[in-house]
Amino acid sequence: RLDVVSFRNNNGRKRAETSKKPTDPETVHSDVLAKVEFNSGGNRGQVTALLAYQGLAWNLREHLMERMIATQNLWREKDPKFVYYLSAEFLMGRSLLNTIQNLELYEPYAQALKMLGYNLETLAEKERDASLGNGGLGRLAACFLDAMATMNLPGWGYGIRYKYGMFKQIIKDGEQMEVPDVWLTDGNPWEVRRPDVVFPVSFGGKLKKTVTGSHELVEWIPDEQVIAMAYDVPIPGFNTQNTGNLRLWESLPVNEFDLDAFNKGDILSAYNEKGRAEAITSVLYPNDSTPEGKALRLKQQYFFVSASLQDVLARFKKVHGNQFDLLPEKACFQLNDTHPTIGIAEMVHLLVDKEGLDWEAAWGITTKVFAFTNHTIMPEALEKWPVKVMREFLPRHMEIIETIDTQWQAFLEEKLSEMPKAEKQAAIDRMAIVHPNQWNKEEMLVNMAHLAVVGSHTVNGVAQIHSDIIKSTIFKDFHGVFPLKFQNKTNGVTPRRWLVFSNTDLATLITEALGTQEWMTNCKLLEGLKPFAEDAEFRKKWSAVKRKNKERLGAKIRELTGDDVDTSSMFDIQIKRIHEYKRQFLNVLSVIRRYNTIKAMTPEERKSVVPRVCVIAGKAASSYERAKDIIRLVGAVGDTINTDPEVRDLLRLYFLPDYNVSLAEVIIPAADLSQHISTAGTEASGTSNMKFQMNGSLILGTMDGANIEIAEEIAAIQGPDAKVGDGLFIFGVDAKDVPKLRKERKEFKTDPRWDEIMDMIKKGTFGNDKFEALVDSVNDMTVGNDWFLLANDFATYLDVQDEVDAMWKNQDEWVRRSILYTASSGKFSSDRTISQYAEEIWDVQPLAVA
Ligand code: B1H
Repeated sequence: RLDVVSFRNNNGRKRAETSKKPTDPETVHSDVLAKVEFNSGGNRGQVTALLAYQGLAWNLREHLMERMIATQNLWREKDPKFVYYLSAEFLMGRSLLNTIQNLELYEPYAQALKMLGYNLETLAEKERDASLGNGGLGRLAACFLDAMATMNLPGWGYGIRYKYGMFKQIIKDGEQMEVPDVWLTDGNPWEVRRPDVVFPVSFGGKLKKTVTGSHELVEWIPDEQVIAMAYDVPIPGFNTQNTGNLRLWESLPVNEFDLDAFNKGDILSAYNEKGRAEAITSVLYPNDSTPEGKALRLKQQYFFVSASLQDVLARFKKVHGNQFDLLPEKACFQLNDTHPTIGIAEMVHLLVDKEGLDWEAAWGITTKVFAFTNHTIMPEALEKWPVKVMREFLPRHMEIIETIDTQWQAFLEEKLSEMPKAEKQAAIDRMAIVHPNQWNKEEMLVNMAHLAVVGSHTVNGVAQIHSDIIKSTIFKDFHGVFPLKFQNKTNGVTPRRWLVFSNTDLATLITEALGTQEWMTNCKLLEGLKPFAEDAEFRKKWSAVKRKNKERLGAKIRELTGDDVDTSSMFDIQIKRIHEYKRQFLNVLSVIRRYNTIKAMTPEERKSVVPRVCVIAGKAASSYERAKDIIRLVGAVGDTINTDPEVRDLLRLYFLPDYNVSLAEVIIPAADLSQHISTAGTEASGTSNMKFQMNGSLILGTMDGANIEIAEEIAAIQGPDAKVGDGLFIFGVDAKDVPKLRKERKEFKTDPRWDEIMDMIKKGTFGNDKFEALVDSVNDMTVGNDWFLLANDFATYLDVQDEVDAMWKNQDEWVRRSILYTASSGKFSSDRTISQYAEEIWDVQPLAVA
């Protein structure tokens, strides 16, 4: 790594120095030793890797602090408009190397470590991933923070400091087991505890109303209170002094300990309050799809949103007193899905009940400061809280929501007054915020997405097709009422983590070719790679980098499975949460088909088979049985194939356990082919598809989510004659045909190869399991009805797999395409996404530390 890098010394420019802390290797070395001794109580004669990592991290943290303070001071002084990104999830991964990279300190730090006898990359592995997210939605939030800091945008993230993050996945006898992610045991040098930044957050109790004249005063008398304490996580921008902030809240008891109860001998109750308070921020809900009516989750949501809004208003008041009509010029809040939507009611509560504004003024301000992003149309994930639960824990907010709903329905009466009465009533019922549960009419629910749409000035989806779909499905009526409220903001990923850092060799080659590192902050410049696709010498270098990355993944596979793989094989990857709509099952079916084909071949015929190493990884929600079946099937099929001497040189299938950000950083740069094969219309965007594209992995996918826009960009770079889909491996039904095809499932005639594979699975060919429920879910009309249309897409999927093989045999063309993928990936930098949010939704401007 030491040889890399024009970019590490910043194009010959001097690194902007506001730092008072020296960064020469000798000083860093002695400072790290001092940290080992004085911070960790270690012995400087015996610096273990963990101690060295910690010493280094504590040293770096001082640089971060210095920059963060400079940034926040500037922002305080200039008082620009801020964006607050409210998210229940921030999937940050590791920080050490990302920090060193963004601060441009690689060389001196690598040297300092050498003096300690360590290599930076090895040490970096000592760090635990900050896995405070489920998947794409949480990782998107992390990429956004990187982009905001890099683009000098005044903004903070606000979220929850979970004591236990995303569970660790262990595979035992083929089965997923969930183990708590105890990530804070060694301490966390990347956060600063702020015992001075604390706010009370209340729950339960009752309301006291006093009427004076026409004015009704409502006082909420809660029966439970906890303290929210802030932890700040500095977010270093790349190639800038600016350092943003992610503020995470921890829940603490108001009273540590009930001495009274203890003295009476009631030892357990003495700890009651502490336990109840700390439970609120103890664990990330690992439910990708089913937010059941869990009261604790509602408490989590309210807890972090209330603390965040109180914090923002407290800062606002210090500068602007109670001129709350100025708030929309100074702050906006982006709701990352419905999880923080209770913030809309909380804002009204704070402005009316605490600040004494009248309802109209408060509601006017509220709707000017919130904006809402929807990330899925999966019905299970659209949060609806039982009114009963909401009233029990948040009685005042329930009342506020009811008032909002009443006024909203009155507004609709007016707005839709031209409609025939029955039709109008039906439309109003469909748009109600509080409505009956469709499965149990007795139960009333608060529809959080409806509240979010009504209370926000802007609603956006996360890829063009998704933004179009929400306007014609879940938000169709709302779109009719407020057509201008709806926007698209296609997702993006940070090229700093997903290319510069995780694929350093490729980044170096790109910089060499383009003659500048500017593409790292201006990704459109990657287009300059286009001519290099035609250059055989360059293609050779490009392949050499890929091969090296495949060696690295090969070593990882060996570490995780004990098997050696041939790195000249095609590496075929599918990594993402395990979900029926993402169709990992379809992938396995094609692997089985490939296995059958190879088995039926003569040794001579086998010589023409393209060898593949197929990798699947991802976590299943703990209660999602079908997803867990898929994991077991991958394992069982893998066991059969990987041990079959006739096949194992030509085909492998591995399920890699405990997929997380760090594993993704090893897998993505090594992919030749990646699969994004959701049923058209179901994957809102996808973001790993963008990471794979950037890293020059060819894409096999459906016309779904951001795949469509990726295909458009890849077509565009090939010139005016190329059609969308050229250069990718596209298959499958069209999103617009899905509803009709679902209705026609009963008449669908399955492919004989499909039937053959289903029989094999049902006969128990793979392991000692027959996977009945899984097989039924895609075959039995009375059970699953193949909702995600695997059978419909099966044949074209096999066809396109043949195209993949044919293309692989033409390596020149394969590598040419690979280069064009990277060259056309500029659109999918999160910098582009964030600048669109900043201009079209937030109205915030950059403000850089000089
Ligand atoms: C996405 C979620 C999600 N959409 C509920 N929705 C959750 C829903 O804990 N929960 O209850 C957690 C996460 N995650 C993903 O967002 C989409 O499936 C992807 O297509 C998209 O790329 C990503 C970022 O927008």
